[in-house]
Amino acid sequence: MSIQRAEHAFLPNGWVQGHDQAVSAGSDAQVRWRLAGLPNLHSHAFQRAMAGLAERQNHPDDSFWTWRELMYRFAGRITPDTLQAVATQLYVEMLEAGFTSVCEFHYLHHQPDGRPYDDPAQMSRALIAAARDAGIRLTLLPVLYMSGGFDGRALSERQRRFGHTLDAYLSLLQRLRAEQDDTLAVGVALHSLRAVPAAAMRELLAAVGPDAIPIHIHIAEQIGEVQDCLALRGARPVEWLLANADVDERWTLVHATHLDAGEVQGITRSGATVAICPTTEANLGDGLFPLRDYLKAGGHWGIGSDSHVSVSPVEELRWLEYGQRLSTRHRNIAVSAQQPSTGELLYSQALHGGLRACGQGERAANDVIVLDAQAPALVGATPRDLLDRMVFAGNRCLVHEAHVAGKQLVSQGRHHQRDAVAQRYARALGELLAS
Ligand code: NGQ
Ligand code: ZN
Repeated sequence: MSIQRAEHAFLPNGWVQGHDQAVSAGSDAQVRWRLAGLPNLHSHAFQRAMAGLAERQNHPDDSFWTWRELMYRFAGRITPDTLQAVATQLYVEMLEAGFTSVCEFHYLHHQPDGRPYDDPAQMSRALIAAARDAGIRLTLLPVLYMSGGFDGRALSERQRRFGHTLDAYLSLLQRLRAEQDDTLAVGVALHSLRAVPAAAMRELLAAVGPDAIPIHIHIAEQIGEVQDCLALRGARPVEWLLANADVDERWTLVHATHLDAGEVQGITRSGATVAICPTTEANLGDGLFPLRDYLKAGGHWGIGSDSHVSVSPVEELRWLEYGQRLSTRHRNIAVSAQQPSTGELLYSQALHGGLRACGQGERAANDVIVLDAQAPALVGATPRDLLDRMVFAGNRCLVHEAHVAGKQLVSQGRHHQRDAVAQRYARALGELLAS
């Protein structure tokens, strides 16, 4: 005997009712939930290997800046092989969690003493290979990093692995851009206003010209950098950027955490996307992004898992909303007159902002995940409540399948290479922890 199975799909244009399919009775769920996969707008893959290892006090006044010292020490030990093993593990975890593409903000370019590898793109290639092995769609963002602070000071010893002259950076970019394909896009990134002097920023942007290429930057994560920017450049970071660069829809401002009302309006008018990384921003004690004002202004945004203390779009979206609930003492903040479902508004806007920022156009919009329709959390679900249930009810991952560029990578919640990749990761982590 066969029954009809209804498919409901949540795609960039909202819910669509798919064709009913005949399936044998009793063998399967009676609905199929297919969702466009979410882009992960911000990743430092190597930091996955130190997740959970910076949660012990190491300074009486621990902060973002003391965490950064630990992170630098860890970064100093990463080799091309360990980077590839860690990134492959991370990308497998992303696919199993429902991220189908990732923007990799990559600044770990050189050998620990700052000398380029024989192939200056070797670390970039390790990331590209990791994404290919996992099957995730990659937007690789080689990062320009030139100075150690707003005052233009030289890079510290631990930052030498990150640094480029502008010419060396542009030649790396050109090489990598030549390797783009159906699932690999290459954009540009400025580490931060701290790390790129104003003149170099202008030269880089002139070299990029009007090309449709993603441009990402860390912008205003810590109050300390807002104060330094005010003191040395006479304006707040976002304010300064908007006044000194033609910020448009190609741009993604990562951690636009500290914004005043004018900056909220300015970003919205520019068409840029903001990348919010709620679990990392909480972990590092950054502050709360002004989501309510930003949504009211109509700004574009997406999410990133950044330092990977969590690898889950559900957790990023949930904490984005919960931060607002805790600070405003209200409920259901991310809603609008047309969209009263918090889960659906969050998912839909993170999807649209994500697709804008990853620069892979229509291709990425066809990557999908399929949920476990038989999970207890989805009993009796309807399109009206599906995304609210997924974002707010429970911790069990509901992702059953992930498909990128027409290829199925995850079945029954497991990536096809899960075990082999985990074994390589365990060996790499063993080496890193011993070194
Ligand atoms: C990074 N991470 O580049 O890995 C940064 C810390 C910095 C975050 N901002 C380093 N979450 O901003 O200088
Ligand atoms: Zn970052």
